[in-house]
Amino acid sequence: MLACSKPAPKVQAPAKQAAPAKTAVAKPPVVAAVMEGMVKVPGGLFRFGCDDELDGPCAQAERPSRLVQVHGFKIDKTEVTVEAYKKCVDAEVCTRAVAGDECNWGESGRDNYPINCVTWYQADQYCRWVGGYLPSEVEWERAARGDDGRLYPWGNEAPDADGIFRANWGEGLARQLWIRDKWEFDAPVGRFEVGAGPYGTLDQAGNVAEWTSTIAPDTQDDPNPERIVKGGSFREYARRLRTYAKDSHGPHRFYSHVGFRCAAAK
Ligand SMILES: [Ca+2]
Repeated sequence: MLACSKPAPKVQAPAKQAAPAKTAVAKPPVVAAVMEGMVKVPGGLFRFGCDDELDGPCAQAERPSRLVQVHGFKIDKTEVTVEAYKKCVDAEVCTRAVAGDECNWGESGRDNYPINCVTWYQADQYCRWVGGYLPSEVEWERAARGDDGRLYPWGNEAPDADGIFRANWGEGLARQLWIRDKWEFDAPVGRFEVGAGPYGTLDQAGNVAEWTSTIAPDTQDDPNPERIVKGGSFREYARRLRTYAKDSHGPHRFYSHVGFRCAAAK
């Protein structure tokens, strides 16, 4: 696991083996409403991973860079919100997210914030309920990177180039550096339209980092292999916002700086 660039999240302990999500669908899912919030990502060849000459220096886990063929699919325009996740909980399919500290669940005025403090299992259950799935690392990166191998969803400019803030991220340990983008911690989804990706996604870089379905290769023989997390977050340096950057966490763990978005077949 790569180290975070800011102090460890307050909420970091395993969720006491968060209760397994129920498998029975008690009520019809809100498929139509969710699909309306998705954007189309075309299939094709794209450059995945980090090339030391073009993108570097690269971390070992980010190598090698190679061309990958992907099918067309759809992906949520924004991170899944508290309001959307609550519908799955109300349907008695999803389990409640953890509350307290920097977690958004149960906090008034945060309906449009990303749902955070959810385990990989909870994220996976939600995406299945809406008729989709958690995107793979490759799909996630395709949606953020498009055809031109860009460093960030919006292009190759630094997140604060020309004084324009394109994402919600941190930079160093001083509070005044966290809030340069106007948000000290996470923000309501979709507040950085200038940071949109090539297919219209928002906040793929920053705000909360995002679970994917992909198992971290160096943990694949573990009983509970870690899953790749993409995009960086409000508490991480700009380097971690790059399209090819990645982290990984155990599937039973939850964090205030990690949420998710869903994908669906084309
Ligand atoms: Ca994000």
